[in-house]
Amino acid sequence: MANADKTFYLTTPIYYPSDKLHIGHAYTTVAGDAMARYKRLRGYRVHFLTGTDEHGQKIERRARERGMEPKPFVDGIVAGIQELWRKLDISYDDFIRTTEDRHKRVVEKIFARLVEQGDIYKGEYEGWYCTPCESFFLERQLVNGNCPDCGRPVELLKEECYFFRLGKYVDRLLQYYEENPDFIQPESRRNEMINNFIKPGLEDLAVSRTTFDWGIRVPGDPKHVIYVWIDALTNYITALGYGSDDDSLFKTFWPADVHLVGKEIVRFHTIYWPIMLMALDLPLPKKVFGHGWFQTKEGKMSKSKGNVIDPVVLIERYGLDALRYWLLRDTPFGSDGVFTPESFVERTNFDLANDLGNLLNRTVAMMEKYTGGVVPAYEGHVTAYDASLEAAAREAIEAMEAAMEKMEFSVALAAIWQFIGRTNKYIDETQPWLLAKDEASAPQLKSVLYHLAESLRIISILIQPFLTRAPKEMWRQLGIEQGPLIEWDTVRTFGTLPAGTRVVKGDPLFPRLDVEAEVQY
Ligand code: ME8
Repeated sequence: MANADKTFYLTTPIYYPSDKLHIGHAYTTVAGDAMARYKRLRGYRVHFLTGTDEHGQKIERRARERGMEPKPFVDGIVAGIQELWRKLDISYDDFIRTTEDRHKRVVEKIFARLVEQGDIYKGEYEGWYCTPCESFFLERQLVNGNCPDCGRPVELLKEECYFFRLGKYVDRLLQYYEENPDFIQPESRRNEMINNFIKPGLEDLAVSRTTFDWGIRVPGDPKHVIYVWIDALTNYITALGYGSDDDSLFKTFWPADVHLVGKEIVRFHTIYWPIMLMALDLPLPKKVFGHGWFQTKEGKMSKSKGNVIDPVVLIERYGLDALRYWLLRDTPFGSDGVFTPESFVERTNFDLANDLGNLLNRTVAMMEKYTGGVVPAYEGHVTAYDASLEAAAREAIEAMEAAMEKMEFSVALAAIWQFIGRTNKYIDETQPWLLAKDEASAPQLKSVLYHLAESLRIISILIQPFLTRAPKEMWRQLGIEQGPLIEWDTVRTFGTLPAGTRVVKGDPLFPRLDVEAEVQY
């Protein structure tokens, strides 16, 4: 049961609604969902936030290209994103849009306060401007004197601008890193932040723009629009009602337990964001986890290469659980991954259809054949195999719990699948079909079938953060739709499944795929 003392606040990045989202965005959100589900199962009161980052020049330009005003343009895309999260069974508690009043009002307030405190001041931005890219660069960023992005010539421009004095907070930031060695995960990203960004010196950050309109205006100086990252990062507290009439969620959940982000935006979350929070006198998030990137065999996904992987296509063809499983199992969280149809199909066939699906299928079929479809009574360890299977269950639970605390999703799944493998091996070791031939072996046979059903019950509980459909089907076939039998803490008590439970034969949990046909598809 949720206990008010145990809270867990986690966030995904808020995505740009400039286009349809792809498998990379789905990855972060599914990972966040797995963590949120896990913490809920462990009795935490969870707040899982996602949303959309709707302002800025890029979005404005996209809308204009389609002959639309920015707001109706983003409304359409945001509806599609919410539909995608429904298809992926994302259990978010809140979805924030930066165009909402609850967000805008507070961003204005924060900006005004930072100006008043002297953390933000008005000055002049001088930089090399690339007109086609509409971006400023520092001299040292230029490549042969040209734009580092497109290679075209740049010109020296001056623009009135507000600046954030980041430098003032650097010592405190480094001290926070030191006192909280887990703040930036994985650790390699922490060194990258210190060596590549902080040590060379933090220049004051330009936090307003005057070259476009689509954004939150600087209070009292409306020709300036607040820099989209200042606007965006603030979502993590505006969504909790910080600075509003009702800040009860903020009081309950801040500071965040983890901001989940892709590696390319770790810098914003571990330098700019903590400094903003320090300036506001607020506690800093406990952890920022920067995961790796997915590519395809052709490299980075891009429209021009035509290699953007659409998660909806995968769900429709292979089912949601297969996608969620592949995303979190195939690549260690934190490393880069490559999507290949082969690895997707192999994982689905070997791990899901063979290892898990067949285990359920065989168990239910043997119970129908040997015990009239009814779970026998638990009699403890009848054989040494039983004791070893129970020990394997305990090990899997411990390994999974430890991995989840570190957000090592692939390690957690490997631990569960090791137990699934062990349970399959137990069938080979005990050979129930031979036990069934000999009246004198009836106690052993019953014990084997009990151990199989109970192991499946435990597995069905452990997989819940990752797979959202299979557990329900497993409970149906195992005849355990009742609440208490699927509570987390019962996994530690082998023998919880009551005698007399009636199993029900069903369809295979996962269809087997034909590798060759699928790879061509
Ligand atoms: O950066 N592989 O939004 P965004 C893995 N609005 N993850 C990927 C990925 C890939 N190929 N491509 C994208 C923004 N992602 C800002 C964030 S937060 C205050 C503002 C994921 O729509 C990854 O999590 O560009 C990355 O950080 C995020 O999508 C970027 O989404």
